[in-house]
Amino acid sequence: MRQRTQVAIIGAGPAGLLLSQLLSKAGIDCTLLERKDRAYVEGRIRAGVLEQGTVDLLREAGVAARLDAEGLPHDGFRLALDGESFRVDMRHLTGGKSVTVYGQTEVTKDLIEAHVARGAALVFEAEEVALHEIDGKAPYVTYEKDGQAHRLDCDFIAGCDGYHGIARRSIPAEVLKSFERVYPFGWLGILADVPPCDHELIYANHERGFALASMRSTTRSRYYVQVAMEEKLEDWPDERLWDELALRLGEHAPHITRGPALEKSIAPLRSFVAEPMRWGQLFLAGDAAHIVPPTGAKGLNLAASDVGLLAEALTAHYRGDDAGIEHYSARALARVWKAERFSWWFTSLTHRFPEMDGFSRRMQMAELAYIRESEAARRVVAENYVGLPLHPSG
Ligand code: RFL
Ligand code: PHB
Repeated sequence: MRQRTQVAIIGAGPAGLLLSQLLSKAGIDCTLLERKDRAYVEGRIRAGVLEQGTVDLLREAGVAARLDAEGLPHDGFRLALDGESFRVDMRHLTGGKSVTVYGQTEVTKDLIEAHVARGAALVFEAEEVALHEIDGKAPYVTYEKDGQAHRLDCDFIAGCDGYHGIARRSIPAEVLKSFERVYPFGWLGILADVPPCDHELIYANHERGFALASMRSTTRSRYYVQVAMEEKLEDWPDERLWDELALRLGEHAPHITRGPALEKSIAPLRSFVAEPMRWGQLFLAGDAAHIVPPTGAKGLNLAASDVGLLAEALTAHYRGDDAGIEHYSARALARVWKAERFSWWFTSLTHRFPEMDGFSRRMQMAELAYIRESEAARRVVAENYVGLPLHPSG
């Protein structure tokens, strides 16, 4: 089977789905190939915090009706040290900006539904996806579906297939540079149908390790605790996890409502960037090109900002202007590195490191005290948390 499209998109995570939606709005033909089935893609529990820029892009893509109705606007969040917290008033500190709490699962469902409604070319369970001739003028993608071999000819390929995908690995090793930090701990997350302990998120630095109180709605909570790499899910029955959260969240503990886990999982923490984000006719976007530790809530938002730039670039290309595709990698990386820096810094400030001595711990305590006392310091945190602009001025 041989077909043709303008843009072949690999991976139906938020990056691939949003790109396909934006391109089709601009009248550009694309085909989306996803390795897993629809239920698997819709079931993955991941991010929960959307920057204003991400919300704006979802609106532009025409998939924000449920987000606008059900998303929770958050004007601030709390930072805690050994159980005592203070507030970072994002809206006040950034001249009116805020974030929206709306699950990645919901973003994914809304995007898939929009694809199905417009009869888009979205192929689930596409196996053995391989990229060919990506540094020439006539690239193509091969894959198998239900045992049948397919070939998809295209102008461009968008590698939106996440950290473990094949797109990045299709770039020659001598071209690709990668930069990495692996953190010596993970996050154990629990999702439960209980009201959150506060109406805002709480990022807690505690002697026993980091904890985060988050939510998906006013009746569904999402909590995380920092755990050592070698910890196993079996070692964390629900009660132990709730007890640990109560210890680390200190003064907020009396407001925690316990309930059975709908989902529980351990995620490793990593910082990773691959350069460049373009090779020939292949463009990387989202986790395929970079990973951040989840502390700054930047992963999904970076996927969205890459895709915003890429959709702009490809749309301009089909109108005869190639500046956007020429500059895509440099523009995307400039924003990526700033989000990498914030996520790394916020992780370093709030987590307990195995090798940490008294001095390092007191540096964290002093920095948190400074942030609590200084509006200038809180503004720096808030400006990064709400998200840096897609096209910075200056
Ligand atoms: P995804 O979501 O990994 O999607 C990639 C898709 O590509 C498919 N794929 C392939 N398809 C075809 N052929 C192949 N060979 C393929 N290989 C892979 C995969 O099946 C998949 O469907 O990447 P994308 O689209 O770039 O999106 C990135 C985000 O998912 C990720 O950055 C965020 O979830 C990170 N993240 C958070 N980000 C935020 O912005 N705010 C948060 O609050 C936040 N919290 C989190 C997070 C990630 C977490 N985990 C589990 C890593 C919390 C956690 C716990
Ligand atoms: C989440 O709700 O899953 C979440 C929120 C904020 C983060 C990371 C994860 O920084």
